[in-house]
Amino acid sequence: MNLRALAITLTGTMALSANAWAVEEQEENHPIASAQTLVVDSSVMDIDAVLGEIGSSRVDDLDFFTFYGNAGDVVTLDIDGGYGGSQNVDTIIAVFDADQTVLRMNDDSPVDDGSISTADARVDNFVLPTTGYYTVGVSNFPRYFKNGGDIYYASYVANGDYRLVISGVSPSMMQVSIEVKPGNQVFSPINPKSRGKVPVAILSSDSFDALGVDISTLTFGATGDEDSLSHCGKNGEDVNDDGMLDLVCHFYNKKAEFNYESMEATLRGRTQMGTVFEGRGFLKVVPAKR
Ligand SMILES: [Ca+2]
Ligand SMILES: [Ca+2]
Ligand SMILES: [Ca+2]
Ligand SMILES: [Ca+2]
Repeated sequence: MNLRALAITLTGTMALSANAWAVEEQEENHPIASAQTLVVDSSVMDIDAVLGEIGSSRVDDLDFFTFYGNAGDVVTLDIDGGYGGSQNVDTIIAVFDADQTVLRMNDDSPVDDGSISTADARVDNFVLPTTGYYTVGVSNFPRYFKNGGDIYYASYVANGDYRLVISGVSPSMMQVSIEVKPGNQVFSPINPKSRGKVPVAILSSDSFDALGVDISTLTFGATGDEDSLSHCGKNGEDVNDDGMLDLVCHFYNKKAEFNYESMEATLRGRTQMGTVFEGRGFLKVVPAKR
């Protein structure tokens, strides 16, 4: 069993716990546009959640979770303990693409290791057709999902707690563009031994807003994991003249741990929405003498 877990972050509330074993649901994760973002940093995501409230049979609730996956990933979406937890709930599960179209849906499935009843839903071997965002919806019988995240049959039987186990999503990072020493500094090589700071521009694009970066998560250097941040500019600036504001951050040169063979720098971080990203840039290191 490899149930290493994931961190979930909601806008503005960083709750980094990359080594936690399970992630707690964060309400409100409905309707579908308000889905909770899951950070994929392990091949198994393990989420503890509740439909409605324990101790109450009729509290209207739907749960949505979004993750970023790669084309070809073979993903299993497994409800455990819907029956058998604090309060039995007969779950339904669906997975939507980025256009909120239902791609797969299941109500009841054969009993597996984490389930004591066929009422626990399960989608097996869902092959991601494209790289991008997918949303998992969890509902209670008989509220089957429609496209758009709405449901058929508003009345339902019961609420209860469950565990959602999503496996098979390959941990991956959104790739973004960075520029080390941006601007007209073509001949301004980095000297690994010098003190001082290295400016790095994180470039915005149609699909990435650099100003939405959670600055506290930024790491930069020879491997990308170096804790080297000094500070970022308060306001964005358009360093590459494409009309979009970019974020310029400054990193301590020595903490970045470059050496004379370093030719590439890596920056990693998360957005305030929880998306993990990475950027690589050419490094103009002073070449070693031969
Ligand atoms: Ca819920
Ligand atoms: Ca909910
Ligand atoms: Ca199960
Ligand atoms: Ca069911």
